[in-house]
Amino acid sequence: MTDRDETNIVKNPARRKLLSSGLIAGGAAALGGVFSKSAIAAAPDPLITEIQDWNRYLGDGVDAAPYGVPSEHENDTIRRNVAWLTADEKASINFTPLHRLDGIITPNGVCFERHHGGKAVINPADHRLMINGLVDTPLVFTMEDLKRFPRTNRAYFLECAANGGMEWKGSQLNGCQFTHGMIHNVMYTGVLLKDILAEAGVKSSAKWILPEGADASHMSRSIPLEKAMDDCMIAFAMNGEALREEQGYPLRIVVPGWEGNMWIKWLRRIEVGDKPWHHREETSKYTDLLKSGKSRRFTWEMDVKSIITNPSPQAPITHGKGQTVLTGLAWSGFGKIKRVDISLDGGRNWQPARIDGPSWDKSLHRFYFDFDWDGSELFLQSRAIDEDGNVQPTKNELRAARGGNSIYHNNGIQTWHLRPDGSAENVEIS
Ligand SMILES: Nc1nc2c(c(=O)[nH]1)N[C@H]1C(S)=C(S)[C@@H](COP(=O)(O)O)O[C@H]1N2
Ligand SMILES: [Mo]
Repeated sequence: MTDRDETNIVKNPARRKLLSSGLIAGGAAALGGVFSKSAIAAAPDPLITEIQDWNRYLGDGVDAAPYGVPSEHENDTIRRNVAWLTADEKASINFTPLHRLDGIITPNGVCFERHHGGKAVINPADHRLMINGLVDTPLVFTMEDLKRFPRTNRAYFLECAANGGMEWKGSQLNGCQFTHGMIHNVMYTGVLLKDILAEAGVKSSAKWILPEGADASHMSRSIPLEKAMDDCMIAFAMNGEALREEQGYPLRIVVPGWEGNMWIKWLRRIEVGDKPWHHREETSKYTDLLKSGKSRRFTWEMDVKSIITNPSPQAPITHGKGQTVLTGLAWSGFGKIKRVDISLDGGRNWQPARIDGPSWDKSLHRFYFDFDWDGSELFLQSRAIDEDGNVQPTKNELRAARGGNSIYHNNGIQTWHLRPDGSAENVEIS
């Protein structure tokens, strides 16, 4: 420990006093007196006037954590599972803690996971990607081969088609992590699928591709060739580092704006064909049952949607009435978000929110609504509108269109009942 630092701070009460009065004056002026809890308190705040342990002792050196982790005070920022949802955690799902995050990028360690056969663990040196079917030359790539193609960086959301599925019949799960947390948004690095397909030479009769995973579920999904040639990527990195194993290390396909189940992880093969393959996934699970008893198939795009992340049931208001920051996320599988409206009274009156941060195609958008809460009960709602003019529907509008039997593609407007004590609850307004 260098006592010099200590001496300066601990043994110089004059300097300490100066520092604290400086903070007080600066704080009050900058805040313009809007906060009820004045910084100029009658009793001195020991956190300002007294030396704390973290001022007194030297901290860990640079190599204490070769790969850093969040502060222990952030240990509530974790993925969570809902045990009763699935019979087995190897074919299960957990949820992104949306209420603990800000901005638009989901940190790699808290991206929700959806596995049908558990997480595959693969040494990248042993990983291969095969392209076969209706191509001039079937090819096999190593990871090293793939990294020699021109790269691209793009941020996209991935939303499971079942996100919000438990809420079709009525409000059920108390927290945006559980009602909306089957989504993540990361910056992918990889190569465009069209460049890989061009290398193999796609035959003119080809219309579909079938990506397949190397995990125990061998999951595969048919994707129209048009989409594959448009903006699909073969990604090997997320948020600047290699994919996490949970997200398909070392390789996954990125299918921007489309249902999460098409984004095959641990990608090992892409077959090119002239018609869609028949899969169990598609026919029994990712199909929307309509009121008429017929089903909607091939509903690939994820519809325009938004959610208020704070305040919300897991993130109550603890500061009391007055200046309040309401925030949330909006997205659309059809492109950019043009506008987000906020209602404080369950959808009767709407005011525009402020979108802040990058507005990218098929990526999460962050919105804020800064308001003066009078401490009364509110019914908070957000409604997103995308650049194609799609408007997020109410849950009743959705049910009128599709009936009550659906699970997938619930993009209905969420209501949080904010109570005078600052707590919030998942409710529905009819
Ligand atoms: N190989 C393989 N790919 C897969 C799955 C899987 O179980 N195996 N699950 C799919 C489903 S249903 C979803 S919603 C997304 C989830 O991606 P994530 O785990 O990165 O959140 O991956 C998709 N890709
Ligand atoms: Mo999914």
